[in-house]
Amino acid sequence: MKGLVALLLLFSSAVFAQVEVNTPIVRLLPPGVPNTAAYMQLVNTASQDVELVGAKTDVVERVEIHDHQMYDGMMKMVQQQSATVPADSTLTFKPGGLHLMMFGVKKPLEKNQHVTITLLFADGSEMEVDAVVTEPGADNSHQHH
Ligand SMILES: [Cu+2]
Repeated sequence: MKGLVALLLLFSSAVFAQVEVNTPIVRLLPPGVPNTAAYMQLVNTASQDVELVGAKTDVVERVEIHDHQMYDGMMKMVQQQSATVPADSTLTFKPGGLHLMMFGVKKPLEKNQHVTITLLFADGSEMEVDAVVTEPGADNSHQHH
């Protein structure tokens, strides 16, 4: 019995030893704005790099990994083929930096709506993230009543 439990633990850690996702949000935009972005922190506690190669969600037509880079003094968004979360490190997707670009919002997103985003990793595994639609920078710990 003990052996079985240990085996199950071993099995589950092998399958789920991906990354932890902290504070996933989708940027709240006025209705009619076709594209938005998702931000989150990917925490890799393993001793191996984890490579994010894409994402998908039902609420938009297409998701791309984007980064902001400086060209001739202008900030531009540049599509990335992947984003690496180094071993024992945290990769932060945030406004003005790395983000998951969401193209073609199918239906206006409402504040506090939950959006399921599926993260796709280089090893073929997937991970579902429950992101909340909110304004970046808003203090989520402060509740108005
Ligand atoms: Cu973008």
